[in-house]
Amino acid sequence: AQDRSYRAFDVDSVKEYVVGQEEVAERLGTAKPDEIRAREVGDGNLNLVFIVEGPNGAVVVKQALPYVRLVGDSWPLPLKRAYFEWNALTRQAAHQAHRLPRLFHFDALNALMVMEYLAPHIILRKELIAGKRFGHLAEHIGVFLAETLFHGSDLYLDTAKKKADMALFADNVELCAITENVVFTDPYFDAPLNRWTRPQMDGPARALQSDRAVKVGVQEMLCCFTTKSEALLHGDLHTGSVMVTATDTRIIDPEFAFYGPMGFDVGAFFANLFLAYFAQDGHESYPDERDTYGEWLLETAESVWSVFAERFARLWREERRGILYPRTLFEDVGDETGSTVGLHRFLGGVFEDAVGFAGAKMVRRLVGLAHVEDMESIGDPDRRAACEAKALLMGRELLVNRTTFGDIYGLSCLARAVR
Ligand code: ADP
Ligand code: SR1
Ligand code: MG
Ligand code: MG
Ligand code: MG
Repeated sequence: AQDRSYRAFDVDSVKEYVVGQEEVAERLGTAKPDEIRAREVGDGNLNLVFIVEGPNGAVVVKQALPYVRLVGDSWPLPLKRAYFEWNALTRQAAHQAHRLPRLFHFDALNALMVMEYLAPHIILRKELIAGKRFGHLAEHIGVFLAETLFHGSDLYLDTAKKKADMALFADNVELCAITENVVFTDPYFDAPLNRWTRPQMDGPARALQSDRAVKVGVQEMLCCFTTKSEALLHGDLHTGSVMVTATDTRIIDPEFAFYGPMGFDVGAFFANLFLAYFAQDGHESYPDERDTYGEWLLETAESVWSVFAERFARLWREERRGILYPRTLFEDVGDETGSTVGLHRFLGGVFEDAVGFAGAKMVRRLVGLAHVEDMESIGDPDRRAACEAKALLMGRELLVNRTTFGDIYGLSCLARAVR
């Protein structure tokens, strides 16, 4: 009976485990644990991640813990999140397999998956802190967003299948609850786990908590998050969920997947580019050193949106076959204009949602529970707080005035003005 219950692995027991999985052992090139090296490299907030290397190859084993790693066992979290992550990965793989790690094995009992060890890939956030540029990043992310969101929506899916899939992912309730609390609620009152750079950020954080306009704005975004089942989302698409080389981009860690508003994924990525942008002053070794790099970050946000919109438009024209905007109402009766108007209004809605979500995602990383290395790695607290205060100002603007920006250039313009 003991063999049939979950156990959290360590660097020794994970070796025993992988050699017992025939296909994985074959990939590693050995069935002997003492020929294997394993290390735990998880730097995320929730899970264990092991790199396991054998004589012929390496794999990554990602295992859910029964609690939130960042906080400890005082915050239990169900193991079933591994099941949602696996299901999200397999759906994304139908259209964007080349942007994901290859998937080798899933074990529901032990809440783990075995996947490709991405090497020499580095977490994008770390590269943005280092000031590195990636020429293909915007293209890869924009296409990934369009392909996964379009194909995960009522524009494409068979409606019965979509509703069945919504029911499956609706059970990812505890991870949705994390977002509902730590993103949309906790930063706006005196929640016990909130933190910020003290005392420098005390004023801005307290001001936020008594700012009625921003609280109304963020609650409208929470309402959008909980009620708009537009597409299967990644659900946690920050720059720590992207691994890059000079030529390749892979997206990992969709355990927060559920059917929600498309703008949530788009906005998450924007927010993290903007956080990286505001952190640049804190990484400079002399004044203005990172100014042109900051411009590259803003241009990347602009290109992500234009690539996304262009690919989405192509999919709208060529692959739209779901219940939304049926061709019977438009193309089939010769109304290309109606179809195009529908597309532009649809994308306008995604953009407006993305702006509000970007604001919420920025604010939560500055005064909520989980912060970002972009800011945390700025050693001098005065310098860090100066960057954080500007980012907070932009986040507030995005939440309060999200309907007024018009297009992505409105956002980069605001970022420049605030910095
Ligand atoms: P969490 O859900 O806890 O945030 P992640 O899936 O983000 O876990 O993984 C945590 C870290 O493990 C990543 O930041 C990355 O460094 C490493 N990692 C995860 N998956 C892979 C992979 N397939 N190949 C190489 N490294 C990986
Ligand atoms: C308590 S978990 C905090 C954050 O980590 C995850 O990566 C998500 O972003 C979540 O909001
Ligand atoms: Mg992660
Ligand atoms: Mg995760
Ligand atoms: Mg500067």
